[in-house]
Amino acid sequence: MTYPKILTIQDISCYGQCSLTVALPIISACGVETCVLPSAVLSTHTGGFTGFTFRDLTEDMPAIKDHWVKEGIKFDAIYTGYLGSTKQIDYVADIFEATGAEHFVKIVDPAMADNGKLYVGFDEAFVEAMKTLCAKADYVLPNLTEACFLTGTEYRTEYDRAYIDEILAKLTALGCKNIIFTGISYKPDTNGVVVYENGQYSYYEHSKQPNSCHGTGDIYASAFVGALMRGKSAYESAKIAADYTVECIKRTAQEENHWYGAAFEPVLQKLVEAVNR
Ligand code: PXL
Repeated sequence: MTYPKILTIQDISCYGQCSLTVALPIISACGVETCVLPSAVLSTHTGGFTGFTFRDLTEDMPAIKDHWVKEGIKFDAIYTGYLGSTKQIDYVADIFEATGAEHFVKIVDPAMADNGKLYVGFDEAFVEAMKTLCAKADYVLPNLTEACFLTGTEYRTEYDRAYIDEILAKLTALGCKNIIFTGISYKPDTNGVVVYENGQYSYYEHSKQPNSCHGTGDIYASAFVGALMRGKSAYESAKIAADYTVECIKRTAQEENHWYGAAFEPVLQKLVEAVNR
């Protein structure tokens, strides 16, 4: 079994089952060494809580990078999620340059928006900077809202293949290479993920759940990264991540008042089995 080492850069939301508290256990469970660089520390995530604390760690990043360079530390992949400031995006680009091993894989989840809106705290300047990071990535994993912000496209809740193709073309024009486009639903009862790899379109369709939970984008991206780093193809990784995310959403439906995140831990074994198959 290969034992790759990855770095993931995203926030610690102390409470709320998202970002690093999801990425670290999920990618580790896939059998991948998972190093972390917290972009910020928040008391909770920003989706539905008010009055959360926010410690921006932007200014710690250059010194952390410099230390890793001095130690000769290199990563086989770098996966970024929720970033704490526009300036951080430049620092992340420096970290790509300085700490990527030969042929390392860059995965960018432009975690900044959902349901037609930017998350609290993000603005147009952040979106502009995120475009430049997406152009550097080998894989980007936007949801529909994020893709609309990145491409200046009107957000729609009902659409057809032509609308999605237009967005894929605009993302490609921005410099995005391989696009894992999540939450794409062409029919009322199904959901799915588009895998757009080297200009080739494929689609994995799965069931649509009646409930939705916060943090599923992070679960999806983390499972995708874990599977990809274990040698699965992009399509197979997208499928494994989709099946696991559906299991998490179903398991969450059994809980009362679990609106702030998804119960990913009780079904983690299913992901482990899938990546080891
Ligand atoms: O799940 C994305 C995410 C990550 N981190 C923080 C968030 C959100 C979404 O709202 O607020 C802090």
